[in-house]
Amino acid sequence: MRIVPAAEFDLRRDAEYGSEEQIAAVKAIVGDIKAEGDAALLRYTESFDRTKLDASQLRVTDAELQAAYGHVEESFVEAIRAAAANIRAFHERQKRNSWMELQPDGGMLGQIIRPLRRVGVYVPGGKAAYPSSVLMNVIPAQVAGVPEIVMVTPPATGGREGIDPYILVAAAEAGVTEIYRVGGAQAVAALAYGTESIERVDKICGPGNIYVALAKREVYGLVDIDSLAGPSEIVVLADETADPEYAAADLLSQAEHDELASAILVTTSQRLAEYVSAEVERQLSLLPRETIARASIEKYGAIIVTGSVEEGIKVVNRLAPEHLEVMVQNPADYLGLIENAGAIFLGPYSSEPVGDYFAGPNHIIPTNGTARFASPVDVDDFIKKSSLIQYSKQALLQNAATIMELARREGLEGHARAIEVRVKKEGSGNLNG
Ligand code: HSO
Ligand code: ZN
Repeated sequence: MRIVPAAEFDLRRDAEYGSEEQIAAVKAIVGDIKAEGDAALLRYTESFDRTKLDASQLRVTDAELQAAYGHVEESFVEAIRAAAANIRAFHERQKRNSWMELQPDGGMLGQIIRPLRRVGVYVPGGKAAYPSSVLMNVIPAQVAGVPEIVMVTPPATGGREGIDPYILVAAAEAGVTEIYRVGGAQAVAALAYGTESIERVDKICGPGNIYVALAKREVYGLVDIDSLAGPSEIVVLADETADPEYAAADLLSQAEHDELASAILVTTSQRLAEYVSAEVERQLSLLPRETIARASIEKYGAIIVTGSVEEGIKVVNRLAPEHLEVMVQNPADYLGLIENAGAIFLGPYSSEPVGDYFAGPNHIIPTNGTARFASPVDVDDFIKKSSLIQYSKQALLQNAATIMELARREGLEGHARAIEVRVKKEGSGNLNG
């Protein structure tokens, strides 16, 4: 791993926005689904996923879902249940209450919290279909109280015939209420517009390939979408007390996700820098996903040596990484200085995969420096708020002049008169009525 000066380093990678052809193809697919519904959905599923279905076969049946349990190990079911319980408990803490507050003048103000009614979760096909990500997308929606959580996934995932049973079991354990075997831009369009077989949703989330991402962007506004997640990132902030084997292993845990993933060590110790660099090389050569991890380390990996932990944190704040591990003496002492990091892991035993799978916080976390302003997926992503206003006669009459002043200043006489008509009728009467 190369050792680079702090000033020269930037975490940002080229985001994928799609080519002109890809954008045009997605627009055509979305348009066809909107116009033709199921017919277009089945046609695209046949041509892109090489699966000929009729409309009655789109939905995965309860019997199929139950059968999936027969194709996975009992230990996997137990692991998913343990993880789901932790994730659920963590997200329960995020729930907000509606509130109403009586005003001194007899009126009332408030805010009503409601879950979205129907949410679509996209689960990609192929190797990137992670059961853990099913939990991380579905459980916050479920804790928010979303009654209908719809999963879509290509008819074959994980290089198997049919949908990967591990994905199905994770979906069942997380609380998905409907599953459809459709994928790609056509699945996103079906969720956004609805077809004869799939009722439209209010929000679409979950990762996918470039076509899925472009389709989400295309339907945004008609439905809500989640933020587009970039490749994984980890920064390990370490002093001379850190264990170089741990630091190297944790860097590689994210590097193995993607050639575009980024793994960076920021350290106060030149000795540790050299040790971790050698250790990364040693562990790389033993890793099954060596090729991917090596590409990531070579292109986006770096070791930055700083004069102090505080100086290291300045680098961290500039990078605003998705994951930050703090492996220094008394790590909690530095929390006040860390401004930009999606998830912070303290001490030698809080290895990043603990968070990916098990601890409870969400593993869908802002990337590409967006931790400057964005947050991990949470219950708030699946609620909406309604404001509540109930003015009393007294409150209206007392404030009428002020409201009319503001309305007339904007040239909106109709607004002013809506107030004035009440003042005229009620003004002479009993103010407390
Ligand atoms: N570390 C990934 C999430 C994940 N890891 C899923 C394993 N499975 C998010 O950056
Ligand atoms: Zn991961």
